[in-house]
Amino acid sequence: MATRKRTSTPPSQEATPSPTLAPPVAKDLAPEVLAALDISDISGNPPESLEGRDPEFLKKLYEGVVRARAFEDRMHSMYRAGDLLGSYYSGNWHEAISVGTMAAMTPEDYFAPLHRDVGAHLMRGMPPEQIMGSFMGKAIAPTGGRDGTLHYGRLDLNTYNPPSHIPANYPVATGMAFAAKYRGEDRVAVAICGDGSTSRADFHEAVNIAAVMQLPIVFQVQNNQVAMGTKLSMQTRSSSFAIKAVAYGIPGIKCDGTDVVAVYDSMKEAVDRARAGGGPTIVEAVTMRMHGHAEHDSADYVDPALKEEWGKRDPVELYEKRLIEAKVITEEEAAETREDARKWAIAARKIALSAPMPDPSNIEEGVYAD
Ligand SMILES: Cc1ncc(C[n+]2csc(CCOP(=O)(O)OP(=O)(O)O)c2C)c(N)n1
Ligand SMILES: [Mg+2]
Repeated sequence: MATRKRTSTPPSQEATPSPTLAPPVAKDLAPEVLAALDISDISGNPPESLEGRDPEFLKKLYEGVVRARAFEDRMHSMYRAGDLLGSYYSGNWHEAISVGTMAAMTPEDYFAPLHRDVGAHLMRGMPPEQIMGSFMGKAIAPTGGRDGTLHYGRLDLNTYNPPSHIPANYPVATGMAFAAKYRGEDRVAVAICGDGSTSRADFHEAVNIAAVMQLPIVFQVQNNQVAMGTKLSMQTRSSSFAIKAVAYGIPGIKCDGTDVVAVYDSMKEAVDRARAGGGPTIVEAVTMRMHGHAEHDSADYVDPALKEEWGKRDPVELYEKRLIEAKVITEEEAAETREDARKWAIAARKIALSAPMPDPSNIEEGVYAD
């Protein structure tokens, strides 16, 4: 099996070895386990090469991460300006994951996201003002303003509303994958969860039955090294989340979640396998949560050294630099793309601010079945 996947060793995992029971590292594992995992090299490899790739596709990924970042930046300032009803759960430093993931899917594939996947929603065609409107409880939100926060999805875009209890979207997406297989439809389901969510029973139940039934699904774990205030070393003693795939008898891939091309390659491999009848894959994408759990949280419990190290790995800047070096875009084009995205996000805010609140007379609509 190929060993091309780039991955990163989160510093927090190195920081807490126990003298008696250190967590296993990849080099200690049996060769057949490593081969099954496709992660024999876990020392920061160079980014996935851009050579031989379609420049238009690379530009599409660039526009995706730039827009996602412009949206996140706008939401952070809207939170501070008091535009939102409550807090905002930032997808900052997750842009490469959400864009690389959606780029590997077709519009017919089922998407079961969680709270840091704005880039994927935008790429799939959800208008930015609809997402902003969700955090304002406006009538233009996908829920019609019944939510007021992050539980927005659109079944017409094959995107399921993120549930509050996480990762309850994992078993739901497994059901979607079962339906696709049962009906003979050419559809793959992609379910997202975080490092902390893997500790819940739903994770195990969903992955286990999907593996047993060889369903067309990809389970992505966004390892941002913290779950609310719980750091990675208090969440698991495993050296990775991708490695858990071995116990379910399915492939696992670990990739650098700050490299949009690496995420795309990993997700594409997994989505293609699922589509071809090869069953589920666990894809772990490693990044860092650079903001609080939500904007009201200062996250002063996060080790500053960790933040400093990951602060050097801005997924948008890194990709932009590589595209310029590879002459896929010029510096001027990059600046223009960023400025267009800034204006696009500002225009969306204006629409969201002026949108009406829900009409109280239809409050029971969509609540009860007729
Ligand atoms: C079953 C359940 N328990 C607790 C919560 C509260 N909660 C919301 S997000 C979160 C942390 C999730 O961490 P992780 O899965 O790593 O995702 P991240 O926020 O880091 O992206 C928690 C504990 C919840 N939503 N559902
Ligand atoms: Mg997390």
